[in-house]
Amino acid sequence: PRRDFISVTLSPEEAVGAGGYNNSKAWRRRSCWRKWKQLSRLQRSVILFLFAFLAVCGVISYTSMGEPWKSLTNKSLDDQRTEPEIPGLKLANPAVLPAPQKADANLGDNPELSPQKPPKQPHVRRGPSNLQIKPPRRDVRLKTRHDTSRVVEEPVQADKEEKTEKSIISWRGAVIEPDQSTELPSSKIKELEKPSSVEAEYQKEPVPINERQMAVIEAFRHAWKGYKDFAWGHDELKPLSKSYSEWFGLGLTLIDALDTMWILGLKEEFEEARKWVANDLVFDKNVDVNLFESTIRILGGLLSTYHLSRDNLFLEKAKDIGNRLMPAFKTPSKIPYSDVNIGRGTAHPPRWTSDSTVAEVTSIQLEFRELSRLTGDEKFQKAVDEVMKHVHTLSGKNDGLVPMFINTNSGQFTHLGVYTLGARADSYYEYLLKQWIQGGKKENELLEDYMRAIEGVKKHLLQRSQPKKLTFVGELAHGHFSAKMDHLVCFLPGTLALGAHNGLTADHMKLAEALIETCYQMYAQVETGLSPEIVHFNLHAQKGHKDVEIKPADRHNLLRPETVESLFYMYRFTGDKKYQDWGWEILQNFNKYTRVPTGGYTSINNVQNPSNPEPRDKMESFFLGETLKYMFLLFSDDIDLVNLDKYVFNTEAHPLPIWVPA
Ligand code: DMJ
Repeated sequence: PRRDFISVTLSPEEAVGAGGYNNSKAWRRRSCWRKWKQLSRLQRSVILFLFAFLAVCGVISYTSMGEPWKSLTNKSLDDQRTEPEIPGLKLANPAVLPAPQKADANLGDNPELSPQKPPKQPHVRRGPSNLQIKPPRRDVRLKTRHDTSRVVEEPVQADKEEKTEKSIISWRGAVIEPDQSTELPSSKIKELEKPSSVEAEYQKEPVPINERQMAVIEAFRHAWKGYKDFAWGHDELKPLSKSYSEWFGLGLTLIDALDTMWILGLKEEFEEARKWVANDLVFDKNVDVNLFESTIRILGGLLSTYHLSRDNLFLEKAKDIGNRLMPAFKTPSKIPYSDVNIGRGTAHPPRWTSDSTVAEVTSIQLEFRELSRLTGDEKFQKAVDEVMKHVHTLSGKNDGLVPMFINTNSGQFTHLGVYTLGARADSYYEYLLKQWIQGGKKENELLEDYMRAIEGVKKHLLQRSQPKKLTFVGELAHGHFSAKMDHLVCFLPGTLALGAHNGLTADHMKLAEALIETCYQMYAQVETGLSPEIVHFNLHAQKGHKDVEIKPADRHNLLRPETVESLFYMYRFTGDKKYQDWGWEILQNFNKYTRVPTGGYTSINNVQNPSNPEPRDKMESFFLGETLKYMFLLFSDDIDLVNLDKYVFNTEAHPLPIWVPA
């Protein structure tokens, strides 16, 4: 059979690439021109006339409709700005507010000073107002307690920074480059926001960092150096052996410390840690984590860092871990299991029991509720609210005091008859109050349970020691009172003070004042000036005996935060400087007995032996997440540095926003 061929010759210009398809600009231009030339003169004139007509219409409509169009655009941007919310709830403080005025922001108004400058668009910063302190300052003189002179800024430096600040996030005296790929579209939109009346609130002069706060920053840097040098990306530093320990294998210390770095203004450290979160933090791991610990430290840490930085990376990570923790709630009673395998999506109780700890299942609510509010996904809040509702109705309480265990099958309390405000029950009481505050003080069952429990504490657990008559919270076991108090109980004065600040009875404040004195004495009466893990109080005066007795098994100190935490609340609400002084003593003793010269701080085994406190070779993540953060806040006189009417701290010291009724 004959085959016909057609031969086609392509010029190199026309045959481009293997596909032979030429769409080059030059080719397209030529072809259009050829088509234009083929038109008749009349056709060309009609087309030209149409173009001219359309251009004139365009100019007219632009000038007359420009303004309404602009405001329409702004409105739709405003709409997009709204965070996802649980119906009926909104933030007390919009998390992103307009920026404080810059050093030269007023110059535009003064023709003498700045004749050529057009009026400035207000620069808007990300992050809550009370954590945004003016433009970055590089040369700020330290204002000490004795130095009342004004802080001086170097104008040239400020001006330089003004120029380079276009695409940066500015916060507490520091500046970071956002990773654009992880920015929420909405946070970019927020830069267009106009100043609101709230602006005035934080345009006041920032309160300069004082000497004691500088000492906290120094302590943090020292701790961080150890972590960075020997434990980077691991859970905990072992500062003496210059190594690390792993609990969940999720960089626990680093995550716990993120918002502390933000609050302390440690820009470089924060940036470096952020990079690790972005590149190395992976939750898709075949690892068992404790639901409570990973919620308060990891989920809580990521959520608060998201709120402070408005960096979407942290919200994404929070969503990821939040979802991976959800299998814990798949139990017959809906009371969650203690452990979850975050890679496999399976959960289980500890090997020896089907019980969970009461404090653990009732101290994950602030975080999951906030995750629902941010994501618009109700499942997180539903799961934890169900636990609270269930516990509210349970029998086995003693005047509002709860046992320490709850069964995941039956949903009932177990090991009845033992009541403590220490380990395994502590944060149940803390979260009753804090959830009530978080939710805008509307959830009455939470308040009822809290008030009843404090009455229960007064009735069953309060006693006074000898000889100093210190008020303390003991324990009750099957009707027998024990004068034992965990250091963990020292969260209580702070919580009571917070309740009183939120309108609860003034008696609570009185009790808080008495209890914080006791917690301080748990440090002051000990040879190193550091509290042991557990003390026993003397109920009867004996010659030569102090109020506080320590058993050999209890004389360790894990760098815990509770007393410093309560000192912070007490100082915020009373302004009494003695609380700052007590905190200062504690910081100095941490420096004296727990600081490791090569970097980091260590827990110690013996608070009674100043010549050999027996270092344990471990720095707990809460030392950076909580203890040093509360120290820094305690020494600050700026009530807007994490304002307690806008934020509620979770039990790991991660501040989350308070919601208000819509
Ligand atoms: C922290 O993980 C939390 O504060 C928790 O509520 C109790 N224990 C430690 C600190 O002591």
